[in-house]
Amino acid sequence: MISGYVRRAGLVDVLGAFGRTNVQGEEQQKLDVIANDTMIQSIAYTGRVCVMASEEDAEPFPIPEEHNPGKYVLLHDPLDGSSNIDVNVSIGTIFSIHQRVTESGPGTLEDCLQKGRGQIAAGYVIHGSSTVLVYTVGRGVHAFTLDPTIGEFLLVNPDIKTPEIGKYYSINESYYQRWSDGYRRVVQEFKGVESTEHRKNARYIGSLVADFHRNLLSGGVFMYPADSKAPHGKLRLLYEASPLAFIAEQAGGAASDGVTPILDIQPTELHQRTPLLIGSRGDVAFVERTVAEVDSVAAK
Ligand code: P6P
Repeated sequence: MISGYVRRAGLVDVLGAFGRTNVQGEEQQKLDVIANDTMIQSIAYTGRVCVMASEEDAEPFPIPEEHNPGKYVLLHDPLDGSSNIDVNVSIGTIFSIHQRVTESGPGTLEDCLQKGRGQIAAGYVIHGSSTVLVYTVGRGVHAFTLDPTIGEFLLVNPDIKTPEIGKYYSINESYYQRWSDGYRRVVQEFKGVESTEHRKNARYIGSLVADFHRNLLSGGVFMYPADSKAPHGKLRLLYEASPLAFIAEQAGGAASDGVTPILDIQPTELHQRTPLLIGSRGDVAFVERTVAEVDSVAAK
């Protein structure tokens, strides 16, 4: 349903700003609101979830008693990268599913604030040249392509494994002046300034799901570090970093905030942000090692 709206953007009145800012302080696009409403209408009343939490809503949405709250918790970013919608760049829906921790009835914030390590399932749908669903339930990562002629997702890429060392590095280099010395050194290494040992190609789309998906398949490392303006980074832990970290680890990759594995971070707020380093395991380890070495020296 969301793919249907995204693919008709420009033909039906779904482009442009909705005229409201969300809890993130970001101007909501019409498609953000449509995607969010679609997720709620499709899932909230199925009896499977007790609470839903969205990037677009300040508070969790507890499922009312009369709609038989279920045993799962759904955290989602209904349409990530929506600033890219009007320019036809790939965007994505990201979801994270936990088992509830409260006994029964409408779910609570406590049900939402669980470590990523406890996820039951996680995944995303990328609306790119085709619509691809990538998910894991802890038994590998599998990709399905939507065949719009039959309205079904068909399995095209079972048991995805991401290369140990990747082809790409992804970071917004316009923030160079705000990075720590460690991240500056990492990017110099990836550019092959002094030696080509760690040289990689640069690819940065500015749409997390698109950057992540490319690196998952081709190998690579995506970095959105904390910096002098964003001390906790920009990306959100619960419905962006955590589900993608589950996918990355299940595909043989890694994800951390630069020090702690994303899946081991105990959330304290629904929309809390985290620095994110995610992708090929060897590349993530290289970045963690280099940043630790350089910044510890700089700190002395
Ligand atoms: P920047 C899109 O707005 C988003 O949330 C992610 O999809 C993307 O990776 C990131 O922000 C891009 O942020 O600061 O590089 O423009």
